Amino acid sequence: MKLYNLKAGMNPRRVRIFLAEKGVQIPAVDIDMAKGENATPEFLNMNPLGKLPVLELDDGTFLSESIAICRYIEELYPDPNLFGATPTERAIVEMWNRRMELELVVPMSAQFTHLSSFYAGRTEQVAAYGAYARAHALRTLTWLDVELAQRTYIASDRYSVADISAQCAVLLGKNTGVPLPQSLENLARWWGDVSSRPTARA
Ligand SMILES: N[C@@H](CCC(=O)N[C@@H](CS)C(=O)NCC(=O)O)C(=O)O
Repeated sequence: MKLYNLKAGMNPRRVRIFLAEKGVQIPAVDIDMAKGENATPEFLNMNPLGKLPVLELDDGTFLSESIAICRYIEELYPDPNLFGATPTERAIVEMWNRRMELELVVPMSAQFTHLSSFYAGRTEQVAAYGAYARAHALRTLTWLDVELAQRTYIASDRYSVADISAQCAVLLGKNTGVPLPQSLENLARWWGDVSSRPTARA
């Protein structure tokens, strides 16, 4: 297998942390987005959306979408499980991971795309949409603070893929003008926990 990676990207980081939590190493190829390496015909043949990460399987299949890649890795390497062990646990992790994607990963990514100078000239930017997305992400963080008063991690008292999605979105926010509001103490406690895991900088 081969992982096409973007070192600074939020989504490739989700997969790298997932692999590190499993103790699995896959050879990686770094793609330089600034040089347009994700827009070449060869890359678009792997993922027509021009986005990373992409996992190339040994039979030549290309998988994109971070969660599809993580699910594939979970099938190959079930322990430690990060998607839950029982039907109920798996459903709860799925519920929370989906919430984290729709309510945090997507708006955090949108505020970066639409408000940052990095994307100026690379894509159409709609500042009002960026501001709306930033407010959406902040609302989600405030909600998570309430949830995290009740348990250690996002989905349960055990670390899961939902934490990985959330921590990578929070890190992107911290680096792009959405710091964690100081008043959110439960979220700060959770951030301290997840960001001090040995895999956090994978
Ligand atoms: N839904 C995809 C999103 C992938 C994505 O947006 N990746 C970003 C890096 S974090 C990217 O490759 N962007 C390229 C671009 O904006 O041109 C996933 O979950 O993997």
